Amino acid sequence: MTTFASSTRLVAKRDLQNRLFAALSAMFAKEVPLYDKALLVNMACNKTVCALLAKLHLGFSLSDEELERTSGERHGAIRIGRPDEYRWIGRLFACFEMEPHNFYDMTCVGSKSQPIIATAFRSTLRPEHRVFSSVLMTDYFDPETRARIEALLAKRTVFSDRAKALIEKSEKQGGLEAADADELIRECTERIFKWTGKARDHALYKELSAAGFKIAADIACFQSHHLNHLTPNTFCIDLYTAAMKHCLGEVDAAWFRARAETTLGRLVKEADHDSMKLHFKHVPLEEIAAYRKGSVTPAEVAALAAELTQTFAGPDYALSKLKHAGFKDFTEGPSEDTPVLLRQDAYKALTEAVQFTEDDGSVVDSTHTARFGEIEERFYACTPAGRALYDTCLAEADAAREKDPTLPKRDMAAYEALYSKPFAPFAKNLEGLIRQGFVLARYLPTEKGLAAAKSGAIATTDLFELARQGFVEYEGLRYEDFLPVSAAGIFASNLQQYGTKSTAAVKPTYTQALLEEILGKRIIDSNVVYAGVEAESKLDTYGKLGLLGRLSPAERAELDARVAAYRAI
Ligand code: OOG
Ligand code: NI
Repeated sequence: MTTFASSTRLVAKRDLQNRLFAALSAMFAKEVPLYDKALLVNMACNKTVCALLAKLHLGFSLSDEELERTSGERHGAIRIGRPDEYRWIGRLFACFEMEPHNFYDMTCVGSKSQPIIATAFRSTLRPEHRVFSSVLMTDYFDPETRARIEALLAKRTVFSDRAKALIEKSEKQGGLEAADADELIRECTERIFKWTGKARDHALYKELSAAGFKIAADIACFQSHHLNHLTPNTFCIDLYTAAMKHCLGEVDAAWFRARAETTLGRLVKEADHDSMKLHFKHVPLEEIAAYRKGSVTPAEVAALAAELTQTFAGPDYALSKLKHAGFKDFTEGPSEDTPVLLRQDAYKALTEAVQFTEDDGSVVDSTHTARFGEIEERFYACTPAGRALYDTCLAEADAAREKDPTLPKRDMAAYEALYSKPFAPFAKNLEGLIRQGFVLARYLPTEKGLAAAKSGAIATTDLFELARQGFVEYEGLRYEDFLPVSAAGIFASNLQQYGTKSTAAVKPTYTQALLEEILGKRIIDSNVVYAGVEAESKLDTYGKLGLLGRLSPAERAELDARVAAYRAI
């Protein structure tokens, strides 16, 4: 009885997670006015995209409230100094149903290497929010530097006793009551993730920066794990980046309007039902299946572009008046026509005032450049084969860009053509990508399928054929993780510094097992989850349609193995 009574008082961890990210977003908006304004730009772009999609898919509409919800998704990044702090971070995120997914070894990404290893905390299924969390490896450095960093880090207290007590309480009870939850969220926004503008040991800061260890300076000399960016998602990244460049004063209204016509025009061709399922996770699949085909004329596209250009002439969008360092010239990730993994872009890191307090109490006014404003659009999750192909295509596309780095600024259309060529081996729609074995999906039987199964009218196990007959439905799985090469690029461009070589006598090697030991938990391999979710949905679909017996033993064994690995997590 008591257990039941107390468990009903506990706030669902998912709800807590949404509240935490809303609070972090509000905190960040107060700290960084440009972030707040960029959210407005994104909202305006998303509304325009929705207006277009409503013409294209009759029956589609998103209320302002639903739009807020779909646009509320965030990912953040924090950099942590000490292993014990990292373990507390893991325990803190668990209070919000966020567990470590994947191991990112940033000490091994070629010239962009940094002295950190990382994981991302998120919910395992249908995650919305995630935090890329790295920890500084002090043994990457020579003994003297290491000792100085460790001594400075030893002096800070990021987690208050109260925060620790609340985390322990949540672990014991399996959750928190509303008042405790509010308090823990306050600990996050007022202390753990807060930017204070306060730092210590200016001499060490300068030396680390000059020696090429800016990231160590960014971590060791500050008092908290300040959130260094908080990234919303967007429905059309090319529209948003053009809008930001325009609002920041980098391109004029005529350029923006033409670019908006191009990007919206592409959506008319690309935003099929599968893409709707991918971008609007809160809309039930059967609702999307019921949309009727509409149409959008070039004149209507032009009108939407003109209207958005007009909107950006308003005073709310005069972002160039705020302190800023410009927008990145090109978007990271696959080419615009290849819907896999994720695409990201950003306004560049701001130079902000920082006050250093020395041991003798003296104060040094200085600056620090670290916090930037990223945006992202997520696409289909890849199989290992798809991912390997992506890595090859990306290397080729990067090399092509590096031959002519100013092309994106001079001629966007020529640059897009150049960049998309290496990605040609990828099909450009979901069915094609699944047939190639490059992306994953979730399947389910329809009512019609269940009825047909009863009357024995099903003649095939081919899921696409079953889908065409209306017996099966499917949606592509969305990629929910990070891309280490993009992450390394982000580190590099925002710290205005490429990677750093180890200065230890022997460069240490880092393993997932080491990070798991620091965390005191196992790290989930998201490939096992994607593959398991797909396999489970196939078995369930075949089972409900009475088709399990028709699978070959090898097919069946493969699906069973994938589910078993997933269940063992
Ligand atoms: C981590 C950057 C990783 C991303 O989107 O890939 C990241 C950092 O800057 O600390 O957020
Ligand atoms: Ni990021």
